[in-house]
Amino acid sequence: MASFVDEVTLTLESGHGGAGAVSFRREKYVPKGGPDGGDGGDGGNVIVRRRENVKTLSHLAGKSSLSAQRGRSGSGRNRHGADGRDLVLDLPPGSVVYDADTAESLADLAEQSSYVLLHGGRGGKGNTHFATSTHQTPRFAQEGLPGRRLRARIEIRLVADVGLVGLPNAGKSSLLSAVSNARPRVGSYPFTTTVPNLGVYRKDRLDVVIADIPGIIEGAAEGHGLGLRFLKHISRTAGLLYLIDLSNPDPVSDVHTLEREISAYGGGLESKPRLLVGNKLDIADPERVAAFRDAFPTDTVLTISVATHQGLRSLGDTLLEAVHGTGNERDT
Ligand SMILES: Nc1nc2c(ncn2[C@@H]2O[C@H](COP(=O)(O)OP(=O)(O)OP(=O)(O)O)[C@@H](O)[C@H]2O)c(=O)[nH]1
Ligand SMILES: [Mg+2]
Repeated sequence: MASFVDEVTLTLESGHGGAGAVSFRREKYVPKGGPDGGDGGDGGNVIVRRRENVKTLSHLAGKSSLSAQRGRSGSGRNRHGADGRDLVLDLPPGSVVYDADTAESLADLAEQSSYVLLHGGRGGKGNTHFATSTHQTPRFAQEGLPGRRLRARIEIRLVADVGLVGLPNAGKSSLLSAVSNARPRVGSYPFTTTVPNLGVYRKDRLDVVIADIPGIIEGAAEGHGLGLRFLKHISRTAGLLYLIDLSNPDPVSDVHTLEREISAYGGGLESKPRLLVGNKLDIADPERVAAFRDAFPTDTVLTISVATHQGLRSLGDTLLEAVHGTGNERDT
């Protein structure tokens, strides 16, 4: 199984500028022509670019450094050296680039679709530029300027309104698939989801972006299961949807397990607004369902069945209301 790479650190370098040329015209009957040394090309830039179809940073994993191309030197007959090719890193939406040494954030692809992280060094000017009326045969040209170097840490943070949290097998991916355009893998075994998925629920031209992350288990804070590292992907969400399997022996204690693991993770997740949603109503014992509803009097509690679609509409309205402050505008 390919592992999900959501953080890399590597050294990036923009291209060195090409040198300007020292050259003089040589023509058959002109013994000593004027200067004709062309300029060096600029070094390539380092650019980061948002790409919707890129989901992970695995294409950068294991690389310790990447460089843009150098500018080529200029040459005689005023030929300009070619600019170095840019180094373009295609990153998933929501990637953030930091200076690894100062922790300063340099680019946030949730906000802008591309950034020039490092400009290439300027190419040097050829000797043509240095001829003057008193100095008609300049024997010097400029060197190109060096490129810049950065130790960069690139991190993915998914940008979602609502994060789905739940124990493995609760039906998170099934729910995302039922209410959104996303088609995550669904399986009747725990840890079907190993990489986060995003989907968009849309109604009345309003969007709610939902993130499905791998299941959380008891002890996740100590590294059990897939751990809690995926929780950072829901750190920017407006709220959390706790999805609980009502056919489990003790759905109420499942909520407490999630609460414990989420507060152990911290980072503000524990104080986000939450919506408690019991799933698999179609196969749950009605008494257990009632007990679940009663156990959380201060929460909004919904019960649904992704399998039969029961309750999905009112769940959608609740999400719209939570994210946009507008639900289903019904006459009362
Ligand atoms: N009976 C019933 N089964 C459901 C319902 N929703 C989901 N399932 C089943 O529950 C199993 C787990 O569903 P997933 O969507 O993969 O669960 P998940 O929470 O994403 O699981 P992980 O990715 O492993 O954390 C699958 O076999 C689904 O078909 C439901 O409403 N009723
Ligand atoms: Mg899943």
